Amino acid sequence: MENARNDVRDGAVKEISRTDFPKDFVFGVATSCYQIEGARSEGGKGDNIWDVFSENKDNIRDDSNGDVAVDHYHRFKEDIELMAKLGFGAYRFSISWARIFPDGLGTKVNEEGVAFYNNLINFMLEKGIQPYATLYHWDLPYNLHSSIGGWLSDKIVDYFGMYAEACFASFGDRVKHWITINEPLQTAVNGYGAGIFAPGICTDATNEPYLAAHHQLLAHAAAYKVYEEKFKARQGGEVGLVLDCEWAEAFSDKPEDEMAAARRLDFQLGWYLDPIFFGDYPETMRQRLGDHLPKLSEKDREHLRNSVDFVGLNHYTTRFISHVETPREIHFYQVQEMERNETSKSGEAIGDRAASEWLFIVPWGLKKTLNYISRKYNNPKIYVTENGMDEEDSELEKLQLHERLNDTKRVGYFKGYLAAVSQAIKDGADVRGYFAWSFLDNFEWAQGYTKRFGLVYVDYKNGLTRHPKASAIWFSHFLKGE
Ligand code: GBH
Repeated sequence: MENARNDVRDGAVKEISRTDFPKDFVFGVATSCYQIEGARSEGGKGDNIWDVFSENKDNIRDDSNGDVAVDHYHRFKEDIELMAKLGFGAYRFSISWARIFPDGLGTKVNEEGVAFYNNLINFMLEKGIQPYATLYHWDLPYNLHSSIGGWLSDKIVDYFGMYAEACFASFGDRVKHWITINEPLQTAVNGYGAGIFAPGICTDATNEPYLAAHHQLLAHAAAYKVYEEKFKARQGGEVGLVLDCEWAEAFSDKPEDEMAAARRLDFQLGWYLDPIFFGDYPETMRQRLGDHLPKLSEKDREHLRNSVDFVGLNHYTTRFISHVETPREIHFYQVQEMERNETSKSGEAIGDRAASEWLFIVPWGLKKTLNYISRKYNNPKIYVTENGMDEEDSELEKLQLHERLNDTKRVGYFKGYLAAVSQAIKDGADVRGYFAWSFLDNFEWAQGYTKRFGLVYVDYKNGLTRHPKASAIWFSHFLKGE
């Protein structure tokens, strides 16, 4: 605890410079297709689960959807040009499964979809930006949901393998960094447990989240295997998995709080990384979930073993974790027997708030998360694949445009979190790159357009015009070593 409190104090904004990082360290920005592309029914694209989920207005806070989003599908050149001008060397984007296989079945590739990503990738490379492609950022082809039950069916594993193979075959001559799945936890817990994300299932939260996670892990392994067997030798790229993890700081030095914090990390990272690095789900999960947690067969274990060339970490925030006795329910949060606290034992706030109620600004939590991954899993290669903070659209609305662009709090966030990354590298973590979330303001899932995470402001009321915020300008100076 003493330690944590010191960290809280020195977690304040630090000066940080490009030279605090290795020369070949990658700096990029990140987005996902459903959040920015729009063009819902153009280019032969099929519907995905978010297209359908957002038709029900109760699901999205401002009744919006991604039908047009920020129209990146038509404006990708302008967007990539701006990215290059700001000096970013890498771009993490995601490929829309339903643009490649409109019904998800993997029978016939939709050439128009392939052409869109070819154009995008070629243009990026022309501008000196390295593509980091995510295959799945939550937008399952709707037909795979309605016909087989999506991630609840083991059939999904083969369909994902076919889709991954089509992407490696079409783009792998140019894309050297692949992410199979973004944040399987969110799909499992919010898509198939709480029902607040597509496909909005909340009928059996005692079993289905764990099944959805299980199939995502196996799908990841299937894609990894296809790459290894058919593409790696020739294309020479790397394949990883992206996990989201809030740091869990023990609320006190009582053993039960420390164990609760450790358990919380097992339920976020261990759920996915233990099967990959150690061959099975964490013991803490098995103890609490029993047979609700699927079993990994010998074959599953073999496929999963070491099936990542790097670990992608999406990290935004930190909480104090204390032990609480809860009724022995199997629901994701109750079963962990823990409580998340926003203040320390001595009543100190964990950090300043961003707009989203879950997002507190706690730079030292990123350093701890990186060191934890490094130490627990034998120092894997890590990329920070998302990190950033949001502002409330309705608050910005009250200001003039030039004032909306003056996002000094976000500049402070990036300075603090980048300093934390550089400290983790000095501590020995093998961190190779950092991607800010997000390049553009965009469709923030169930929050619609009410939250803005962008480095670049998108004027939703005036033709979706793009305006770099102070944070984008700050980044461009940082990257140039100014
Ligand atoms: C990332 O998830 C996503 O990868 C990205 O697409 C998204 O835009 C970004 O976060 C910002 O949210 O409080 O019940 O409403 C990070 C994990 C998942 C954390 C959803 C916040 C909100 C759930 N996030 N969660 S709730």
